[in-house]
Amino acid sequence: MSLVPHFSLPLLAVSLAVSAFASSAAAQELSLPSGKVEIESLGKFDNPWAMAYLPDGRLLITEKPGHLRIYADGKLSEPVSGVPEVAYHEQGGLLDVAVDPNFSENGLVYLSYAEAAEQQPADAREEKDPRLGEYQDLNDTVLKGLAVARGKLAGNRLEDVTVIWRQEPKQIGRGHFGGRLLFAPDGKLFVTSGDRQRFEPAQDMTSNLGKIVRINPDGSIPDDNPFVGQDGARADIWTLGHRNQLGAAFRPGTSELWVHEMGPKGGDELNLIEKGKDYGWPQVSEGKHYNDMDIPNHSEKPAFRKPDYAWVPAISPAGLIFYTGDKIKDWKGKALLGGLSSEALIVATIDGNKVTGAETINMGKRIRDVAQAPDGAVLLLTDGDDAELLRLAPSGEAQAG
Ligand SMILES: [Ca+2]
Repeated sequence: MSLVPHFSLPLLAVSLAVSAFASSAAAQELSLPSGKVEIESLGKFDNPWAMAYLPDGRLLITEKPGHLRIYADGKLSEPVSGVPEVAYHEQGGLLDVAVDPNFSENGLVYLSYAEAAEQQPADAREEKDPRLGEYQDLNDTVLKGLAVARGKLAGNRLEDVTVIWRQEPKQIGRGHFGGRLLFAPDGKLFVTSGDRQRFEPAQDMTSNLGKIVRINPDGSIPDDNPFVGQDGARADIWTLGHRNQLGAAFRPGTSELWVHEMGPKGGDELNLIEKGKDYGWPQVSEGKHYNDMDIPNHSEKPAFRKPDYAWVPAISPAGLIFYTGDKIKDWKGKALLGGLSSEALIVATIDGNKVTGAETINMGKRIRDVAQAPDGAVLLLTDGDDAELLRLAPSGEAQAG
């Protein structure tokens, strides 16, 4: 009998030691040339995806299972009611949140999410596609696609919610919804629409999958979109040939829209987005298919616009901002990208309109989204069901401290 505590105590000690090591493995502080940056955890989240500031400094945060929450004064709200029903599965669920540029007048908030089709087909199993390798869920039978809705935020309620845009056609499958929402300085709304792991629709002008889309805030189509009036082309398309784009930002002081995109096995891209251009997927890529089948590089087919920067191996970029704050001087004017598989923050330098370098800072955690706080701190959302909101500021300037 005395063997039992003898036997179990060392096991307990081992597991404590492992968990202590695991938490200390994540960076608590970064050493940058301009000084030390402290990493402070502000709260825990269940599969968060995105964050956006309201003009009054409250922070909206989405959680993929379908929750929109408001973080203010160190406290997190209950889920906001009135959020549309989402199809939460693998990469799908409640995704981005964007705030209307005229929020102070109209109170409008925009959400992107995976939406199940109203009519589900009787037999919806998908064909095996060897190009997807292990990244295919042959048991998934739900027909779904990205949708964008907007509603008026009143207290902790979203009211008068209407869908303003949808991916067409809806598809079965686990991933590549895209989903980033971004208002342009002129008030137009950009939506990144992933290829839903179906490849060919990215080159099909009758589908808005694998595209960057530009709409008015009410969902109508701007007259000056590049394919307006062109037979056989959807008028909502701004650019084509994209795979899965989870980060978009306008470069301050310019009209340049920058979007990054996940490549397949390698070949993540950072692209300056030019109206009407074809970015090549799935005809060209700097990566390979998951079954190691080759894909021609962009340089082999110059008709496609080549990326301004590409990562091999992949970093899995998610979230993008241009940092304009004064708190972290090394990053001022640079692009900050979250990294999922790379568990990193990527700091890219753009000089003129050329990407001249990209530094990978190991964070020890999958980074899902990046934001800049009104006070110039950098906020990061980590990924997963035990995720954190992290605040990065010069040491000694922690919010709680
Ligand atoms: Ca490309």
